[in-house]
Amino acid sequence: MKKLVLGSLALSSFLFAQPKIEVKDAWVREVPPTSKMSAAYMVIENKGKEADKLMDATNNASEITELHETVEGKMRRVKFIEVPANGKVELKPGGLHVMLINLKKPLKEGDTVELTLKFEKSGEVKVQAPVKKGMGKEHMHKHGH
Ligand SMILES: [Cu+2]
Repeated sequence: MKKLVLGSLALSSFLFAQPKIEVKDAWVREVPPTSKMSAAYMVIENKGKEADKLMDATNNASEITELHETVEGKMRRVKFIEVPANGKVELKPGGLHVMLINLKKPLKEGDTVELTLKFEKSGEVKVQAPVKKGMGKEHMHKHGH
């Protein structure tokens, strides 16, 4: 009997050690019809006790999806985006973002982009991201592609 109790305690602490990913406030920037690129932004929360990593992403609006960060006005590709345990990471204009390259059609406000985020431990998380007009010109910088 005692052994069983210990066993279930060990199991529950194992479960609590998993990351618990929630994606909030996802949106994709509206771009002029001549633009072949846009970016997706969101807040990724991790309510679990173990860190996770966003390793890759796909989406239904562009041929290529990359994880980027903007440093000193220039974008560069990152291998992953770390989401700390009991923490969050913000993808926002001028910082980390999901880059949508070779858009299949122009993105207009009111459209929705389906993103599939691939986490190292949590697996795939699907997100519906509405297309919105960006605030200001903070993303209108040189592209490092
Ligand atoms: Cu970018």
